[in-house]
Amino acid sequence: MTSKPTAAYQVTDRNLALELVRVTEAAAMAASHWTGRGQKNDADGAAVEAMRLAFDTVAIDGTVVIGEGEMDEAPMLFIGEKVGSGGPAMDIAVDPLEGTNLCAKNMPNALTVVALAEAGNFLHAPDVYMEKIVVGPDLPEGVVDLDASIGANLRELARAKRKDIGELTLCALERERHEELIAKTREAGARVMLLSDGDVAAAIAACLPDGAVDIYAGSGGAPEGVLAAAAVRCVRGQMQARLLFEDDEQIRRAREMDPGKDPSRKLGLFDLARGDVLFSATGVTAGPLLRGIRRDGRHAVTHSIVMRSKSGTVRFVEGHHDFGTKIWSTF
Ligand code: VTB
Repeated sequence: MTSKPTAAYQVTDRNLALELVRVTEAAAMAASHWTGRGQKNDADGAAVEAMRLAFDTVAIDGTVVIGEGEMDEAPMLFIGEKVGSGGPAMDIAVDPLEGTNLCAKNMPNALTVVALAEAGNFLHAPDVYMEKIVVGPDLPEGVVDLDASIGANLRELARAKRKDIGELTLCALERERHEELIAKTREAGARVMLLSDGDVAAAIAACLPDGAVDIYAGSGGAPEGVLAAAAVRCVRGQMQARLLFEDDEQIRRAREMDPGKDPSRKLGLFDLARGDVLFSATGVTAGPLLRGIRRDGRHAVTHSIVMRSKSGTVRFVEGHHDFGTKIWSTF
């Protein structure tokens, strides 16, 4: 599915990918000040503020559709907030610090994440849980299904990958709610890789060719699900998802944000992120995907991944920065 060439398309084509890297780099540098200091809210706050400032220089008319929360609970980058210095209308999805705990504890895989699409192309979802399943590229369409048993999914995946189930690794968040998923995966003979946080990176890992992760499954945040979908689009993986609700208020909010649709329907990859999508993430702490920030006095080195769905180009960008010239350097 490709999007029509419009003015916005021209912009995404040429410049915006690198503009987005600046945004995730800024958030990562600000968060890195708090790495290992045990203060996750300060780390998150610094990332949010830096990301917000960095967006001011991007020539778009952006609306945050996946953000830090509702307007009354988040001071910045809240859902509905306008960002950018003016230009084509864009949907913005952000997680200024994906893995606040990981950053606070100096554990692997804390990232700053932004995705962008022409307006109307990201699922507008409240901050509820989302059940997700992700596999990588070059597999038959529908090889796994959110509604199939994990045993059946692993069998189909093994067949498609021409592997033994015993060679497959399923990645999931280590949560009580995943006990059955984990037990059934091991029963089927596959390995399980457990994460404390950070399921955007896990979804991307399932799409990478190094084979460390074959499938990501389980429930995590819905905002992280939309961001993961943007990345999965770029790397040509497969993803299905479903919003999970804990009360009627969450259902009401989901209906309000995505009117006329069944909020509990099974979502395909293109329901989550349509059109031409850009994705950028910068490492805060080191992980398999990205190196963490290296700081030395007033200098920092950042490592980012920038991707675009239309071309499927994946770029790794190493940035060398002088804190003395950054407006967010005081955070
Ligand atoms: C995931 C993960 C996040 O929240 O979405 C998870 O990607 C889901 O929430 O890094 P629970 O912690 O309640 O399971 C995080 O771990 C933190 O936002």
